[in-house]
Amino acid sequence: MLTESSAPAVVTAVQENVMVVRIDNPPVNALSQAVRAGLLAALEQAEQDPAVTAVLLVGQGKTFIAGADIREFGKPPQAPALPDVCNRIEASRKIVIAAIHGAALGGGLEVAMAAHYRLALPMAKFGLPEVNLGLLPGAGGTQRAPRLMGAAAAADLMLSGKHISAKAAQAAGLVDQLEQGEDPTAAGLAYAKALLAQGAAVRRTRDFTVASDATQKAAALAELDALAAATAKKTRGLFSPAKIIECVRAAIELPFDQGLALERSLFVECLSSPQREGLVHAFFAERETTKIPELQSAKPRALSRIAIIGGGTMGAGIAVAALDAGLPVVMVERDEASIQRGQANVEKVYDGLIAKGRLTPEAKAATMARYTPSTSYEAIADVDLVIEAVFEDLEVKKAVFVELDRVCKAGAVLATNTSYLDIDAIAAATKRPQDVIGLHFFSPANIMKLLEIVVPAKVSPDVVVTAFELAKRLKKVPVRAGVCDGFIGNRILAVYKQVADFLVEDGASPYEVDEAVRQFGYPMGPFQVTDLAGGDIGWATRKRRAATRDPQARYVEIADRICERGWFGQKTGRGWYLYPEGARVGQPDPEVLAIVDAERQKKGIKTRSFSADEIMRRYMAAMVNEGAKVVAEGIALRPLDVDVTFLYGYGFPRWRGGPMQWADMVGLDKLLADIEEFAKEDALFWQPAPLLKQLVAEGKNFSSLNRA
Ligand code: 3H9
Repeated sequence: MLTESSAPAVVTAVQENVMVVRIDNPPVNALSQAVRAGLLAALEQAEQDPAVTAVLLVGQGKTFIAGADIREFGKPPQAPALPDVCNRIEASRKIVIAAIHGAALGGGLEVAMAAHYRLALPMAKFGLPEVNLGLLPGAGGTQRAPRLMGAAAAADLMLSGKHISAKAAQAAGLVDQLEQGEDPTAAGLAYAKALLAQGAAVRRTRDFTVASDATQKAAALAELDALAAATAKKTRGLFSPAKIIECVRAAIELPFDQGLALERSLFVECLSSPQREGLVHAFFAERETTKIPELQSAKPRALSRIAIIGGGTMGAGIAVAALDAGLPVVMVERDEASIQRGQANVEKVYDGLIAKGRLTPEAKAATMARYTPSTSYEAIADVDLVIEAVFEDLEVKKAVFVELDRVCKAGAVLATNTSYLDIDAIAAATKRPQDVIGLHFFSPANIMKLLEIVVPAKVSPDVVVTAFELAKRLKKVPVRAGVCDGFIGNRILAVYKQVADFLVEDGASPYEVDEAVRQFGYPMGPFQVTDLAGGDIGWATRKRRAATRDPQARYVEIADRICERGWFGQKTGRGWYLYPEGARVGQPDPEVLAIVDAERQKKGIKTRSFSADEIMRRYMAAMVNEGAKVVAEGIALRPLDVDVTFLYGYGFPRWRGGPMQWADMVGLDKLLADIEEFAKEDALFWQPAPLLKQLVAEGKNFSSLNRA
């Protein structure tokens, strides 16, 4: 017999002495206030109902529980708090079972760990990913996970933020029982019955020990220290990992309640840290970029076979990304030697994975079976989408598009992988500009997540939607961009890169600039990046722009002097740095400093020193100011699109949320004041973006435009 009472987000039903507590809070059953209150009420109800002998927690939909409701962070807390809910579950006098069929993440896993028994179905996945949001598991997770799976394994789960499978969770001790099937209620009820038949008692995780004597404690602490050392590089600059380790240490050394109290206080510290704000912004921003206006009116076109024109590094990287996504790929090159090189570039990626033991030769063969090389455009007559990845030259690209227009079937999407060029002009080379779009991949294209989807004037909405669908298939993070020189990312890069050059000409060394940028949280400074990418690339762009450059604008020639010597960076053994014998980490080069000095003297510049803070104030002001112009011109839909571009394409530290979010957190008024001060030295370069001035005047910030 089934008796039912319902709360909006938690529904209970008593079924054969078991109270089934169903969390039903779409889309992912996040632990909102209503869910927390519903869980507490359900526990009370179960405790008081003599007909109930056990409680079964299940999630409705695809997910068990995806964790705390991230949208509530930063708002005033509302009772009941999640740690209290978890403690209440654990304290229940009737056995509580969690039956997990989907994601049990963060607070969701903490709820499960507070239950007395855990059952998992094959699609379940487990994780404590709070670190990705600048947090630590704050509802008992730091104390219960070590008790169930051991201190080092628990710390690893929390520091990496990784998800593990049901099988791995069982092996680790998080899960008691693994069952087949997809219905957590049926499997959970059967498990509950079996437990009751065995006379299973309430079993509280808090009563488990991590280490029961001094020797075990010492071993657990040593393992934890080793893990902390091993992960130090990956967690560099982050606030919460050290706090996670402190909590796990407490789980080893202190009684449960003291560990919980420490966890609480450190969680609150993390919650109020700016890193939490930055990381939560990044979480939502990367989901928002897929919400584009074209989606309201258009559906994607068919996408089952694609072609790539050009087998260089970029073309091969795109081919690998597409092959990995299961798409058949035709690669076209102009002659036999070039297509052989193209195929070799593709195979090199897979051979590298085989050498590292991450791919079998059989898997490579199965993937390469989807790859077709050709030297003839006729081979792509029936593909659904073509990506041109030939030399970055407008006339060369236009010639390719004339050919594509000639051979491709009607309705095929014709995409260009340009980083800077005018896609409207490329589209105009065809008789079907409605089918032409920009897909700006980042190198290496099989690894880098960002895909700028560049929308020219005449493209039809369904082509834009198809490009977003492709991004999803390739597991890329797409950002919609408008046509201009450099689109979102490279246009802004060109501006702050100039500031780096100004700083060097005015007195900072390139090594000081790089160091300041690294201290800010980037993995590399701008001069290191130039050396990695090849100085000749930027040199070619500067030459291309020379004719249109404002003669009044400040131009620093130091990089040109370096390139004139053939010093293009790592590939030539020297650039801004020296790379003896193919070293990947460069050494400062006294000859570069001499070139810098000579250029300063030539211009009669009176040099001065810059602190790391002064360097970053200029670097970031230039980035954000140009970002504001890009948003105002509609090149980026919202400030968050600029943020995601920089997080995924340019190494911007995720915990700062992106340049526009960073600016909001620093204060737009401060930033504008900086720009106005710098303008006293160079009013032409430092022109404040009208949007920035307007927001400051209205007392608003960039995030107000994200919500619009
Ligand atoms: C925590 O638990 C703290 C506790 O330790 C302590 C507390 C005291 N809240 O990703 P999707 C939204 S911290 C609110 O596209 P998928 C998401 O924004 C939390 N909203 O789907 C999107 O909304 P929209 C620790 C959330 O199938 C929609 O749901 N947990 C939350 O690709 C669909 O999301 C995590 O960090 C949330 N917790 O992936 C897990 N989660 O449709 C975070 C999602 O409006 N979540 N949304 O754009 C995930 O990793 C993925 O969402 C998940 C599903 C794997 C669950």
